[in-house]
Amino acid sequence: MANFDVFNGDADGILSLVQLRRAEPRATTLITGRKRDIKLLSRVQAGEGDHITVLDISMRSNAEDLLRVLNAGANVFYVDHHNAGDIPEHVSLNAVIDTSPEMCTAMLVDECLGGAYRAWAVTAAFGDNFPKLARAKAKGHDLPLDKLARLGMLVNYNGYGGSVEDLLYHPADLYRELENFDTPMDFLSENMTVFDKLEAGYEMDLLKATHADILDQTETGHIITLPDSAGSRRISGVYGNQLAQDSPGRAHAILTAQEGGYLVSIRAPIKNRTGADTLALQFETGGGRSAAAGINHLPDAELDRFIKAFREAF
Ligand SMILES: [Mn+2]
Repeated sequence: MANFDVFNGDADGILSLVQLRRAEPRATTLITGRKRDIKLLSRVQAGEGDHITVLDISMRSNAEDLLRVLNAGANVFYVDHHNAGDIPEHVSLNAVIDTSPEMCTAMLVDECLGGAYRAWAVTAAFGDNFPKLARAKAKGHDLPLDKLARLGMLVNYNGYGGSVEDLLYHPADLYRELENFDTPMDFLSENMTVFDKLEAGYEMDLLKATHADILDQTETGHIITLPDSAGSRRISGVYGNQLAQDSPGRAHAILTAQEGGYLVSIRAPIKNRTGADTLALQFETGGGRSAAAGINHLPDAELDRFIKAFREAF
C-alpha cells in the first residue's frame, strides 16, 4: 500500500497539505510542481488500497486520471476550489469541492479540521489572493496578519515560473521546510533563511516588473508585457495579484514573452471576480478559475485575438 500527496505548488496547495499532515502525519510520496503544473494525477501510479490526497488542482483537468486511479482500487481524498466539471460517483472518492469565488482549498481543509491550523489557512488565503477571506477567518484569533500576508504572498510567488528550474525552491522542498511547524509564527521565529531568500528574490523581480510595457489600456482593463526571463516568469502571477488589488475595478493580463509567444496570467476585476477562466479557455492551453486564470502558451499569431477577447470579456 502506498500513499501519495498530490498538491499544487502554490501557497494554497502547500499550506493545505501542511495543515493536513500536522493533523494526520503520514509517510507519503509528494507529487507537485509549478503552480501551473496542474495535471499532477497523471504522475501517480496507484494500486489497490493506496491512499491519494489531492489538493488545489482542478478535477476537470485531472478527470481521466482520477477515474484511472479509482478504478485501480485507490482511495482518493480530493479538496479543491477550481472548476471541477462532473464529479464522479465513486465509493472510494471523498470530494470536498467548493467553487465559490471567495474560497480557497486551504480554507476548505481548515473546515475539515475544525480550524485546528487556522493560522496556516489564513496565510494560504492571503497567498491565494483572498485577503477578505483571510481577514474574516482571522477574526477572534490573535494573528500577526501583516506577517502572514507577506509569508503567504512569498510562498505563492515561489510557485510561478516557466519550469521548476525557474523557482527559488522546488515546491516539495518548500513544503518540507514548513511541515514541521504548527503555525507560521513558529516557522518564522525559528527559521528566517527561507523567508529572507524568498523576499530578496521577490523584491528584485518586482523592481524589474514595475518597468513593464503596457500593451493595451482601457478603462476596464490593462494588458502588460514582461521580457523573457526567469525573474519575469516568477513575478508575473503575484504582480498580477498586486495590480488587481491596487485597481479593483480593472481586469489585468500579464504577458511574459517566451519562445514563439507568451505565458499569460489573467486576473478578473476584484469587484467582479468572474470571466478569467472563460477567457483563458478560448485558447488551447488556457485554464483556471473565474477570478484568476492563465494560458501556458499564447502563440504570437494569436496576440490580436487575445486582446480582442480580453476587451470583450471585461
Ligand atoms: Mn488555490
